[in-house]
Amino acid sequence: MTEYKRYLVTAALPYANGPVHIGHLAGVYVPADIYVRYLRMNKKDVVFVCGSDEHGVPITIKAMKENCSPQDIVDRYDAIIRKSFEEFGISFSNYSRTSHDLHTKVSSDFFKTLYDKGEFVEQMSEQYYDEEAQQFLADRYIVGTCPKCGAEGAYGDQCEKCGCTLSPEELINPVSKLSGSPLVKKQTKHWYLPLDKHEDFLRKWILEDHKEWKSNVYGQCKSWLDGGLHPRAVSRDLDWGVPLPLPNTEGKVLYVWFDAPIGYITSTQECTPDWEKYWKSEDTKLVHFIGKDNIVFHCIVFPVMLKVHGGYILPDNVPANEFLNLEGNKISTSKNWAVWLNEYLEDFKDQQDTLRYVLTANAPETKDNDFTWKDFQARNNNELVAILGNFVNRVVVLTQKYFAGKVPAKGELTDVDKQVLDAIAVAKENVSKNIENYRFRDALKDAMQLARVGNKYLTETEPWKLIKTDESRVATILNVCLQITANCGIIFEPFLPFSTAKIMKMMKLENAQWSDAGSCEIMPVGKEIGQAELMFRKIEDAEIDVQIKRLEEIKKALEAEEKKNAPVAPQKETIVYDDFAKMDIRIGTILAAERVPKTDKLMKLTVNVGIDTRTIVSGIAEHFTPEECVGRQVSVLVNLQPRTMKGIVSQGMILMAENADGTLHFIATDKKIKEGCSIS
Ligand code: B3M
Ligand code: ZN
Repeated sequence: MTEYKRYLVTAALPYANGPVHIGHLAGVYVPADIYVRYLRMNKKDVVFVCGSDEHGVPITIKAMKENCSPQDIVDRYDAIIRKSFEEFGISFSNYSRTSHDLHTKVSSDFFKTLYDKGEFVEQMSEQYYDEEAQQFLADRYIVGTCPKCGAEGAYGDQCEKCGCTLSPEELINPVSKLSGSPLVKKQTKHWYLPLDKHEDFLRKWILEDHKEWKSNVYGQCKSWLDGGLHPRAVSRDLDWGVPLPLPNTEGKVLYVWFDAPIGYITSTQECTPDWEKYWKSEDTKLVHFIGKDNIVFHCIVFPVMLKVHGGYILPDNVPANEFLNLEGNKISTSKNWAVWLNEYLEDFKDQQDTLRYVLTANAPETKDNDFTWKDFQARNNNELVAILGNFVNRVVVLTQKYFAGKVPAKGELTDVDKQVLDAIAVAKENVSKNIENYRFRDALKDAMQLARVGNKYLTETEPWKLIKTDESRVATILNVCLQITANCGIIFEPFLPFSTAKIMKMMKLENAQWSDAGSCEIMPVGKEIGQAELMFRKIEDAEIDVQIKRLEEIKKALEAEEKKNAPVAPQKETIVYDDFAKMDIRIGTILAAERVPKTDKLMKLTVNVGIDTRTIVSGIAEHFTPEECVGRQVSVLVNLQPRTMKGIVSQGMILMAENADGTLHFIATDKKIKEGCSIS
């Protein structure tokens, strides 16, 4: 085992085409930050880098849609993302941008080195070209009808409607998104990194030497390797990105996935003149924090780039997470199905730690997980408020009250006291071990266990009852509790930096290190403590309801949109005339209408159908008020077998047409006619 002298920790560069949401935070940035804070508290030499990923086609498409430049887009989102990270306490050593000049230089030089070493394969290929816009088209720039679901506006790489993967060839009537003109094919030259040449190296390096990687990561690598690797193009025909640093290559840029990981190197260079020490010494431990969709780039492509360049170290680990869903559905930027960090803080001001806590407690470490607002509320109220916050608050208040805010001396310890104190070292041990192994959920549970033990001990020993009769026993209890509180202030720091700062202020312990934890003497007798400060506040049902409502509205809008675009139902099977003639359909007039109590959909209608006046229950109550129904002429199937609904016998059916947007409409004649006339 290598003895590591320093750490280089990277977190995936977020695309600057939208704000960051809870999925990003849970999957990448909170775990990376926990790890780094832990290392720093252990006095390790660590650099933690990230930055905005500002190239790639989605950014240019967004710019086109909004009629502005790609630079405008990335300027806007880089600012929002940067602020969110700061607000949530993600403690980067440096946060860069891939549009920085330094990055152009670093990534161009990297490419040139590989080029000069002959590591690329040059190849001509046919690509789609827009003659009007005089431009080669990325797959995203080609649109047409989806061959699978018939949706219009499917992209050349994917149909967003049904989610299927496509190639431009499969689209029906493909056209350029830029000009709307039909496509032509044209020859173009690109540079490829022949991954297949490095298969043996990758097999050994990953499958044999890194068996300890998380099983989701190891498994994905194995299946890529078993499937056989192919050369990957590292250049693109595009006018947004790092220009290809070769003569006569105008209009070509580095592929975004080539320059983005080099962004880690750029960011380190911005951070320290000593950057080479971090990237080029075998005794540096390099760890990439990413989401599962980035595994192949960080475990296969980037390591090959680093290796063929020479001089660089390779990652020791890539602890990728799975995905976080939101209320049962995949988080989606384009569908606005997300909790955006900037918006969260508007509704839950100063409650960063609550979100950090919930996202860690529920982190998608081994499988996809679900974020629900109810769970968020429960964890805040039942764990942070009721256990950690309640414990610390009571300890501080009681110490102030009974011992004038000074740590009282312990008397003789009971078995219970000893057991409780033992939990301190155990918690520190467990948290350390789990963080070092990238098991942040378990680590948080271990920390919470200490708070739980303390809270239970305080509740059960009831010092407020003993104070009149046995002050020295109360002194012991509070001494024990203060040791636990101060330890919580340290071992929770990587997870809850804002709240632990408050604990440490209350304990008057500055600059505590990880090595200070585990001790039962961390709060010496006579030490003064500060005043109680609120750490967490209860979250009310009404606040959660607002969030749930917001999501329900988004869902409704999405469903309406989907219906609007849904293809018209295909024709039913052929029937004979007699099948139709069996139906007795008549014109009727609605005389009275009222909602059926305790249902959303049902309306009880009294309808004159010419033959008689009858009761019909119809599922239209979400679409019409009773007042809108009364007086209307409608078409009624009068010989339908009666049916009882909610205790009301319904004699017939009102015929309705459903529009593509989901709205319902009555079917009536062009003029008012006599009730009972039949439709045939
Ligand atoms: N921007 C993809 C993503 O956010 C990409 C990561 C780059 S890390 C070098 O999923
Ligand atoms: Zn489709």
